[in-house]
Amino acid sequence: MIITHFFGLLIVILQEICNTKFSVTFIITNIRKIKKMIKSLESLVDLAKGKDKRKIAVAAAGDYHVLKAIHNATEHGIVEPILIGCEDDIKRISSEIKFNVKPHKVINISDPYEASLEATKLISDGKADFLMKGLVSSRLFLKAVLNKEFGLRTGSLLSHVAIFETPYYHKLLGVTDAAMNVDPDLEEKIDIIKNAVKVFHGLKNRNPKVAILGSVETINPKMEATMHAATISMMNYRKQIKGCIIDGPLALDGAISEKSAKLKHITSNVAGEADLILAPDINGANILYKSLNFLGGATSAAVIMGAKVPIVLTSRGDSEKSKFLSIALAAAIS
Ligand code: COD
Repeated sequence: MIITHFFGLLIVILQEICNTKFSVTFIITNIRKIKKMIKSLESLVDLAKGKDKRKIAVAAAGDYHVLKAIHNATEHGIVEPILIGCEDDIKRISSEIKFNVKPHKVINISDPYEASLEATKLISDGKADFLMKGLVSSRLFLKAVLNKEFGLRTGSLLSHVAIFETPYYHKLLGVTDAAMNVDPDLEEKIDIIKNAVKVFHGLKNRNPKVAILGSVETINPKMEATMHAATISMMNYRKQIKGCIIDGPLALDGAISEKSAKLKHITSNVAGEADLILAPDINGANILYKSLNFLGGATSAAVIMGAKVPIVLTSRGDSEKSKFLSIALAAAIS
């Protein structure tokens, strides 16, 4: 274990040295940076516990997995919940899972959209610090978040970021945008990357490697995703987009498998080592999200970035663990 860790560090440092001027200070600084980096989703819990306890407004909270996750987060001292939804359901499920909701505020609103509006309002009135989606469709919930009167817009694009831990990849892997922006154009893709990079910076990864996915590594004017990827990569190379290393187009295997990257003769600082994947659209990202969770043995944590506060948005099919880790992620980066 220690030997693997040591060699892991050595490889990352040597990779960096190849691109940067060698010095002892450089090596020490990088060892410190890499040591601080969050390498497992469980570490999010410690990061969140190191912060002040925050109020979380949960929209349509009457759901078994949601309440279990909130119970867990409350027990860890990460959040103080405000539960908005059908009071009877909330109380019944809470008693089933032995979660005493008496000390917590429950607001009785059965309609999921109205509950989402109320939860959003609590944030904009400063009565809660962050927001979570419960048993309500993402579309309805996001409509409430974008509400013109008291929604949580900041003028930036809002986008979804999911972080995965899977036994088949050697580090955490981010995927964006699997839940909000349906068919992003070039400018929207840049904003989506910037939002996701902020999450990685919050996880102490100061220069995440971003792979922009396509189905090929060559640029084909008939495939818009490859044109976007090439433009964004060049913008990063020219320092128009900072705080990350971007390369694309890369097919999924080239992005995450060093072996594939070598076989395909891809020369890239990102290939085989991606921290974050930008998918061409919501379909591609969502398929990847579900494949990782349901076929790839992954656990995930997910948030919406770009709003006034981080928003916990997991899929209704996600496990209680994913919902709990998503709460920890939002608390850790807020
Ligand atoms: N960030 C900031 N503002 C936005 C965003 C965004 N990502 N999207 C829309 N807006 C603003 C627009 O500028 C406009 O002012 C207003 O919101 C309404 O925009 P519309 O008409 O395009 O938006 P809606 O209300 O029809 O739809 C917005 C959704 C986020 C609901 C829509 O994009 C959507 O359905 N996304 C997919 C959600 C989903 O089904 N996910 C399921 C996968 S899990």
